[in-house]
Amino acid sequence: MKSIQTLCALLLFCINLSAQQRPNVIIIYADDLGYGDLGCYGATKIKTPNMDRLAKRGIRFTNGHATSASCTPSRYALMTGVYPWRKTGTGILQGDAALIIPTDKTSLASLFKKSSYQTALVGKWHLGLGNEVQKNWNAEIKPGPNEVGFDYSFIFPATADRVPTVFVENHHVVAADPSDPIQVDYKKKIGNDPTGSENPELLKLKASPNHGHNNTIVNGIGRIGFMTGGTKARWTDEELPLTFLSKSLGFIEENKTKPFFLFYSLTEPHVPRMPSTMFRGKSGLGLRGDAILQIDWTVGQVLNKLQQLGIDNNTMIILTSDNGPVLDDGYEDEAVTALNGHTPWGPLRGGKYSAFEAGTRVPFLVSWPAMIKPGVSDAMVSQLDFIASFASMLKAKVPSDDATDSENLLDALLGKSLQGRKTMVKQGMRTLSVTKGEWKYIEPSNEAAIAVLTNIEMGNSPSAQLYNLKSDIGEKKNLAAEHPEKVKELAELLKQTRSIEK
Ligand code: NG6
Ligand code: CA
Repeated sequence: MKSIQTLCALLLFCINLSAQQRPNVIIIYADDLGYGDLGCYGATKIKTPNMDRLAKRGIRFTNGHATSASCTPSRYALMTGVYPWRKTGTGILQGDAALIIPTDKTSLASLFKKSSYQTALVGKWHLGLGNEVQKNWNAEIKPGPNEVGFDYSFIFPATADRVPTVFVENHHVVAADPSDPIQVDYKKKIGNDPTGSENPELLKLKASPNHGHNNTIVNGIGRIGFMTGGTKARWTDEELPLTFLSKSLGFIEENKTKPFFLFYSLTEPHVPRMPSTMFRGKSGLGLRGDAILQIDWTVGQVLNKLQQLGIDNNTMIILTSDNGPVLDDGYEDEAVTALNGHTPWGPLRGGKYSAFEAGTRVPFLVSWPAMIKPGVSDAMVSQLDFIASFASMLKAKVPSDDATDSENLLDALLGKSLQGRKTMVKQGMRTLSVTKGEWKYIEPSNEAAIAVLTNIEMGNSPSAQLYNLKSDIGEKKNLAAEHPEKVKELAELLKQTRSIEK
């Protein structure tokens, strides 16, 4: 009798252990959310109680990074575990781009799928679709997310400011109508839809001068690129996030008894900022602030759903952003004029597109109530490391040719160790930097120091820059002249990292 009891106890222990080793995993990936945009990272002008709740029950990383200061390369790295600057064609993609994620390599999604997880992608994709730029949007569109490991995908192809402004569910445009075929062109006008440049009087959101965003008008907003057709398939910006939320909650509910991986890729606070009516004017900081309130509410909805289903304890949530913040990124939406002293970049210098810290250092929260003891970690971690870290958690093998830049930082991500990466390369637009311990070196570049359109300090300088991030997180004092040996060491390290064939 006693031995049966012991056996049962052991069995229960094992079941529990395996459940805890195989948590549900949700990555909530914001678009252009800054290091200083959250209360838990010091924001005082905007309230983010739900994200702060996430921080309180998990680890808040102060040195967590996207690989790059713009969207496509950061997402490429997150999905593949390879530095994006190793591969040409990983810059910001247009909405008609072909898929840039290899289908024959391990991706973050295929890793989970191979470990018998149900996998889903909901939201912004921006990694291309199909094999060609010229593609038929009215037929089956592949390869795409489903060919790189997602069992289910409900996406928009690129950015909210790029055509085609349609949802794609698995391989098909939602509400595609053969009698009103969708055509897309990024070079010349196609069809008869009005454009922002020809008919500015039709716009409900004015484009900022010189940014473009003045091609086909959809829902009163000028886009990048031209489209025609698909009248019924076109989204309404104000309902975008709610649609993604409902698809995400539906997926969670359907898979509540199985382990699942959900990549929930938000569109906010990327332009065009068009939060739904219930958030309009609520932040007092213009539409960008309202969009952040909407993110926060969304996070609360996910947390509530997990709680209702009784699975919150064994669900890991990672909340982070694909790059740093920008104010004017193409529309006159008051992001600049209504800022009211808010500092989306926190104590950091630069912003989206920049080689300075605000380009890649982003909010980075990891929670898993069953396993993680709450706290704050200064460990240097990157989204690049998700593949190797989750492979370790799932005890899955990644072929040695795959995810070659990804490091296993599982212990750091779970707060069991304060040791993160020893070195990390970060990417502005083209300019690379390397950080080793407290030292950061930015390679010389002849590109503009300040981007005229966005008014962001790009971190470019014709001479080498060296900063001590421990004493000078705002990268104010270039110490290159004082420490030539450090400059030499880090320049060499960058050269070496770059030259390794991956
Ligand atoms: C830029 C767009 C910007 C935004 C960005 C992509 C111009 C002048 N600016 O090219 O508005 O769409 O691409 O942002 O066209 S990201 O977060 O997806 O990288
Ligand atoms: Ca982005």
